[in-house]
Amino acid sequence: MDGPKQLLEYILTPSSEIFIVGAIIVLLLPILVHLYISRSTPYTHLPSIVLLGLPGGGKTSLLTLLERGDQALQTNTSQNPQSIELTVSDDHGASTFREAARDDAPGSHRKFLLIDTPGHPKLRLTSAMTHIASDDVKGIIYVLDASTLDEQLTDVATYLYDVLLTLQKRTGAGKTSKTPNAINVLVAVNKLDLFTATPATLVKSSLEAELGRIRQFRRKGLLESGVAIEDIGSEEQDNQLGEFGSEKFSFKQMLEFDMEVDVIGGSVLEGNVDKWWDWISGRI
Ligand SMILES: Nc1nc2c(ncn2[C@@H]2O[C@H](COP(=O)(O)OP(=O)(O)OP(=O)(O)O)[C@@H](O)[C@H]2O)c(=O)[nH]1
Ligand SMILES: [Mg+2]
Repeated sequence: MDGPKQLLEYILTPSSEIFIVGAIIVLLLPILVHLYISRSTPYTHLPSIVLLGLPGGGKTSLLTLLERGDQALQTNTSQNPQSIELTVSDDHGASTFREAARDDAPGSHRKFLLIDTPGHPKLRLTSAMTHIASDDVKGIIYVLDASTLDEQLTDVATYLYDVLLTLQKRTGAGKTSKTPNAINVLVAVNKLDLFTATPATLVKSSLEAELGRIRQFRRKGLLESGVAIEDIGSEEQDNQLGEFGSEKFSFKQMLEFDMEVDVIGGSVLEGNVDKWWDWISGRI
């Protein structure tokens, strides 16, 4: 009967032992909680690469190919984002992603997350674009179908415009304080196995022209709404992709915002994705 009471009295009486025990608990507990959380969610600080692009471009097929090392089975249009953990190694002798991605490949290994997103316009605003904001993102792969580019050029370029503008604003916003890490963009020109496919160099120039048109269009809309050109404030300027007031748009203008844009062709179907894999290795 006396035991608990004595214990309570002992604890409540100021003494150096009690103080030390208390201090240890106060100092150690946050560390233990941190260790516990970072162990149970191993993904929190892995660098990540995000796949974006219109439906049917081949994002899920690419993810499946990189995950399994062989061709994707039938894929359906994605409803939800999904991510997988992959490893890149520094072994330059490895000529294909299959060798480089093996766990026992020589050289140093770095893990990263590959995040697949749905391309459907209704789903991408809520799920895809939010991924861009994360500090763990090291690169964006914008996957497009080169065989239907002619019909889809405006849609493909509009989504790309929004992605690039979001990244541009992110760098712009950080100028005053800590500059965020650079996020580079790979435009992955997929399905080059099809004979109707537009070659990567042509895709690049078509996209630049179309992005320029979209920029012009948005600016014109602003002017026609009655705003004089000298009244265009810095806020509207910030909504212009690339160099403000420049005649033509080119991907090089994004360097100003610490963003490199590469356009590289490949084919998931033929397993021809090594150049994209090399691009990823360079970002992780
Ligand atoms: N010919 C050819 N077909 C491909 C290639 N890559 C993917 N496909 C096909 O394109 C279709 C769409 O591929 P998905 O990977 O589901 O496309 P997605 O980008 O994930 O589309 P959403 O999830 O709707 O955004 C599938 O039927 C694939 O088999 C390729 O390199 N060549
Ligand atoms: Mg998909």
